[in-house]
Amino acid sequence: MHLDHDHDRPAAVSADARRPDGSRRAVRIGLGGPVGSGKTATVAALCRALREEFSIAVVTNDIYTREDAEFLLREAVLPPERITAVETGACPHTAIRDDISANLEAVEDLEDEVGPLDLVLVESGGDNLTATFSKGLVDAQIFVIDVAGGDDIPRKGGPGVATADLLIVNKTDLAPHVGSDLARMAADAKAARGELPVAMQSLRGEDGAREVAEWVRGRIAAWTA
Ligand SMILES: Nc1nc2c(ncn2[C@@H]2O[C@H](COP(=O)(O)OP(=O)(O)O)[C@@H](O)[C@H]2O)c(=O)[nH]1
Ligand SMILES: [Mg+2]
Repeated sequence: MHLDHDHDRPAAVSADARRPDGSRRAVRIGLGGPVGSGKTATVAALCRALREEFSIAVVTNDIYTREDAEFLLREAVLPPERITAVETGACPHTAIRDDISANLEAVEDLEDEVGPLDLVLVESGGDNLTATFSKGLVDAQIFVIDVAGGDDIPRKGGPGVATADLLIVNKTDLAPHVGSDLARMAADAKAARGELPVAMQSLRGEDGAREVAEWVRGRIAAWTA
């Protein structure tokens, strides 16, 4: 729960908001959550929804492969030079929380090579419900769970569910097939999170990431204000 302290920090203020050359760096948003919940699919949908408006880059974290980056490249959600993979080795949460140097270097290299950027999305190599990002790496974090993972996840909580700046309950289209109770998931998520927002999402429909894209627009606006 150590990431919860600076919850009340002003959204748009960070000590290192400027790059060494004095220009403003991109706002960095992390996406965490269990394997298969839909992080990469959400990154892809956000790139499609926002790439005409903003200059975007993506960093993916995979344990031993570059599969997430390769998916995004195949889908051509952004030009290839805007997508970087970090291979994290055994403990994916370490690379986004404890030793963030490889990720910071990837973000900074992207800003050097294809910047100026408005937004960098950092996808964690999902391992479990407790993997949260260091505030030194990202300015805001999205936690992605899905209805197929069980409708008791919002109630059981954990730091990702309870404290992420945005919780996405993804794959709502699957609820009838897996017997998940969406209303209960939404109510449990709200109870665990207080005022923090929850987005119920299905990427199978048209414009499925619309609500989350709107939230990201708000973060970019706050950052650049
Ligand atoms: N039915 C359904 N499938 C989804 C949705 N979002 C993602 N998926 C699928 O779920 C699988 C895992 O998604 P992925 O983004 O790779 O998960 P990640 O491991 O969290 O990055 C893929 O086959 C996606 O196509 C959704 O909203 N509905
Ligand atoms: Mg992924």
